[in-house]
Amino acid sequence: MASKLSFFIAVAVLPAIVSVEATNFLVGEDDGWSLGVNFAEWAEGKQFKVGDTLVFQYKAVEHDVFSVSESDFNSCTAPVSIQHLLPDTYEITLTSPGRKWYICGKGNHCQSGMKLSIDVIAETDAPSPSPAGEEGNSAAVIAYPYGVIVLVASLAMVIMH
Ligand SMILES: [Cu+2]
Repeated sequence: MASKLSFFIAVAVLPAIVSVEATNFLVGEDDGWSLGVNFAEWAEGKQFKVGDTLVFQYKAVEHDVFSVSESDFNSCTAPVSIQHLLPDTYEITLTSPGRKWYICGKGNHCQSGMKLSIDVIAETDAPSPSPAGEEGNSAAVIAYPYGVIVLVASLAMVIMH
């Protein structure tokens, strides 16, 4: 009985701990938000979740960035009323799950590839890590001390029973 309960606790606690971590994504990495970057490629394989932040870095006189609808994304239609006043760094915290679309509104930059579309998942949708932490991973101990203590304690109970 006790061992099953302990295992359940270990499995239940880990995903909740992992979801606490928020990530800052520097869009385009060192190239920033600029022409000549394949943003679809940049986004590929990344997992964006609610609470994470997109950091767009660019020269404000050369570029801007707008969160737009899917149809405006496809047609590269930027809002006209609020252009030209954005700073060199624009941070967008992802507050809701779902598909998001961002474009540059300058010239034909969007048509030339300055457009980014991502899928944002809810925090609770984050896949739980593989249950390989039975030996007590040292990196995990640093990142998630509480969870690892619970996990190790639970596993110790499993072993002892
Ligand atoms: Cu641009």
